[in-house]
Amino acid sequence: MRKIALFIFVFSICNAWGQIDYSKLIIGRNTGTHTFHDGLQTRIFGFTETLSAATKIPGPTIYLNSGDSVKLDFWNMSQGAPHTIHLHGLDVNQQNDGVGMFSFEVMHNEHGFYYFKAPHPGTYLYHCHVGSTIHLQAGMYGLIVVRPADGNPLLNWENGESYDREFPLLASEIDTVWHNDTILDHEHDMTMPLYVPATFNPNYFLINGKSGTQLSDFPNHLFALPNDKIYMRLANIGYYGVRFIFPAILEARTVASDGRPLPVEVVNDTIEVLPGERYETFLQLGTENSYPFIVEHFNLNTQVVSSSQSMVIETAFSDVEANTKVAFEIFPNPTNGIFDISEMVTENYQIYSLEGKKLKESMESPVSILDFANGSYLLYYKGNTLFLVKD
Ligand SMILES: [Cu+2]
Repeated sequence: MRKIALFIFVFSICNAWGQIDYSKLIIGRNTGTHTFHDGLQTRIFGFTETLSAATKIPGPTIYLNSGDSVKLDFWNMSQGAPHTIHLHGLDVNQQNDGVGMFSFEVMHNEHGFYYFKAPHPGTYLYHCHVGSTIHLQAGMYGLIVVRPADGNPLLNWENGESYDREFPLLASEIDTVWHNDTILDHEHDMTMPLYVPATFNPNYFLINGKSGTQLSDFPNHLFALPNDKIYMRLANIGYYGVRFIFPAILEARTVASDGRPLPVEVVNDTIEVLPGERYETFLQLGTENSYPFIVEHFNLNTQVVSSSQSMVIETAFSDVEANTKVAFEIFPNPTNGIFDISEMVTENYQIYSLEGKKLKESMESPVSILDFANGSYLLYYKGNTLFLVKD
């Protein structure tokens, strides 16, 4: 009996201090290229999950389960200044907070661990906190989504409200003047004063790193099914204010802010998200083919709206095969993983998840999706989209 008690005691100690439920590699880089909707390219900083991955804005979304003991293994492979990971809104201890002065900075070719417990389910942010004004604007940021303890991806928190689909939208902006090499290639020694331009005049306004037609064109719509209940995770890591303006028909209800349920839900079609804030908002789709909405970025000092862009939640693809515009077919459909397109493939096609994530781009024919999970996908080719099922 005593042996069992001792075993349980030792086991629970190990469990409390030793067990890591989730660990993830994050790499910080200061060489990357971002292409805007108009074709302009600019240099960026950013976070990636692998050494070979291209640096993108935003960094990878980190999905955690509430209560998990988390370890982030952060490598700085940036050939430049030190970096950190600041966990915005997660209430971690000072050592793991990623504010360089009070914890640690990770130098080039070195790494460090961040340990913390995943907090209440909700939407959070991470970003570099070294020379933050520059490094953050340069692209070192991403979202953290904390799910309920059991990891349910369709429930906002324990005993909360379920949904059919979620769309995390992270707003930011870029002033390309801030992205020239003179500003980005600053001294490794962070005791040197950092040059920060006197004015910030963003010329690109981003949602999930996309702008303009990258948001409004069909392949980049947010794909859902008719009558879906949608959970929007609206976050802002920029220096401007952002307004998401949904049509009244979607009955927007905001139920949480900054990782906490609101005492009373707010029924309002416009959700204003200030820098660093996050809101979680339900939308109820009906049977319309598409639900356009507006995203505004506004200057916090002047309140002037600098950008108004449109995005679309799309449900039309489910009957897209009946669309007479479509000049080709795919067969067999459903497919077991190899299928043909009914005409000679002369330009790239793209295959998207229903969430709008591009999974494949190729001219290969016949098409192979043997490595895809069973489920539904969209094939976009020559301006047309076909609904594709793998089973
Ligand atoms: Cu940094």
